[in-house]
Formats: sequence, C-alpha cells, structure tokens
Amino acid sequence: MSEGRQRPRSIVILTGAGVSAESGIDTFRDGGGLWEQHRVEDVATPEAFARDPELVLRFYDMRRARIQEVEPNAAHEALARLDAHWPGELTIITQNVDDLHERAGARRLIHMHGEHLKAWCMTCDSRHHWRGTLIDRPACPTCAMPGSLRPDIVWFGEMPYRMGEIFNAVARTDLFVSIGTSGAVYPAAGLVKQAREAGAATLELNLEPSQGSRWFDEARHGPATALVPAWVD
Ligand code: BJW
Repeated sequence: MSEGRQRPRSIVILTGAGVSAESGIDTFRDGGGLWEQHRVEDVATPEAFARDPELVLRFYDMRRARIQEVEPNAAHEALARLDAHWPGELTIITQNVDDLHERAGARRLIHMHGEHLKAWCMTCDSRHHWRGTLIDRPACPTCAMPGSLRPDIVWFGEMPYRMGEIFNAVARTDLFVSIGTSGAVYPAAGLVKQAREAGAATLELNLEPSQGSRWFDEARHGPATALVPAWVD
C-alpha cells in the first residue's frame, strides 16, 4: 500500500453500497437506486414496520434473496487480502447489510447497519441466521413467539450497532479510508471528521466526490473494483 505520509500502523476502513455495486446490488442514492424506487419512510423506519409490516418484510425478503445470487467482487477481495496480511490494527466498518465482505474472507469486520442474513426477535432479543423469507411471520426459534421476528437491520431513527467499538477504533487510527459511500447518513458520515480531529490521515475512494469529500486529505475517483485493488496491492 502506498501512502503519502508515513506508513500507518492502524487502519480503519468505512465501506458503503458503492463497494457492492459492481457485484450487482443496487446502491441507495444513485440514479435508479433503491431510494428512487421506494420511499424511505415506507420501508426503512420502525414506524413503517408498525404501520405495514407486510410491505416492509416483502422489501427485505426480496433483497435477502438478491444478495444470495451475487458474488464478492475485486474490491471485497482486495480488502480481504489486506485483512489477512496487515500486521497492525485494522477495522473494516461496513454500512452494507450484505455478506460480501465476509464471503470474500474479511474477518475484522463490523456491520454497523445490521445484516440481511439475520433475523432479530423483538420479544426475546435473540438473533438468528436467516436465509429464507419473513413474510409468513415464522415463530422465533428461541422463544416460539409468532410474528416477532424482524430483519436485523438498523432503520432510520435506530441506533447503529457497536458504536463504542467504532468510536474507539476511529479515535486511535493512523489512517481512515472511506470507500463507496455517499456520506449522507449519520453517524457513519461523521466518522471522517472524528478521525481527522484525532490526527489520522484520511482517504476517499469513491465513484465521484461524496458529500463529505472536503474532509479527506486525498480523494481518488473511479469504480471500487479498480481503485481498491490499486490502493491495497
Ligand atoms: C461507487 C460505485 C462503484 C456507486 N465504485 N463507488 C440530521 C438531520 C436529520 C436526520 C439525521 C441527522 N443526523 C442524523 C440523522 C438521522 C439519520 C440520518 O443520517 N439521516 C440522514 C438522511 C440525514 N440517521 C439515523 O437515523 C441513524 N441512526 C441514528 O442516528 O441513531 C442515533 C439516534 C437514534 C435515535 C434517536 C436519535 C438519534 C441510522 C441510520 C440507518 C441507515 N439505514 C440504511 C437503510 C438500512 C439498510 C437497508 O435497508 O438496506 O442504511 S439507509 C442506507 O443508507 C443504508 C446505507 O447503509 C446507508 C448509507 O448509504 P451508502 O452506503 O452511502 O449508499 P449511497 O447509495 O448513499 O451511496 C453510494 C455511493 O457509492 C455513492 O457516493 C456513489 O457515487 C458510490 N458508488 N457505484 C465506487 N462502482
């Protein structure tokens, strides 16, 4: 890896939908993206789920099926290589709810917005690997309560997962790299500022300048499958 400054010991990588785009998963805010086809308020809030659970479950069942049809791409594979060989601290924080980072082999990974392939029981707080549908409101495998499973996804207004670990990793990192994210959703979008304030170098790899581009020391623009292997290898 070539960096302008001194070689970093600790790296934090934040990924977003742009990393999985070339695997065939729709992003959210690009032309033709998911939020052009669906209103956020209808499908990605706890209020939407309370109002119309069938609509929300159908939306997530469709996306859960889709991610099982696609494969990791060269960007996921490059990050997995970095994870396997980087001797210092490394944390990959993904906003993505697909499993393409781990299928490529990444291990030091935090899913801050949840995972499509898990269901969460609202009654007993258990989590379950889930590949099938939820539309038929199956009973929870742990407490047997019918209709209490929901996608294990962080909706708007809900607290993203593992924020303590995330803030700690960002506070002590030497290098913060943001890949394939628009910088539109908080608290993820604010991590670059926190990293800068803690003295880290910051690098953006994205198709185009993101909303937070001005916070990065350096930005490289292009497809993740080209930029990420070029940065890693
Ligand atoms: C490529 C490429 C290629 C394309 N190669 N690049 C201020 C005002 C109002 C509200 C808020 C506020 N501050 C915070 C909030 C609340 C809210 C928020 O941020 N709203 C904003 C819209 C302003 N945040 C929350 O509610 C969060 N929780 C929270 O703040 O908790 C604290 C709290 C709790 C309770 C009370 C009060 C406070 C939770 C956010 C949850 C986000 N959930 C989603 C959907 C769930 C998952 C799902 O359905 O799949 O997560 S939203 C969606 O956006 C998804 C993503 O993870 C997230 C980020 O999107 P991402 O990954 O950046 O994708 P895109 O599409 O936006 O961008 C793709 C980028 O890739 C683009 O730049 C392309 O150019 C690029 N690209 N192809 C490289 N081939």
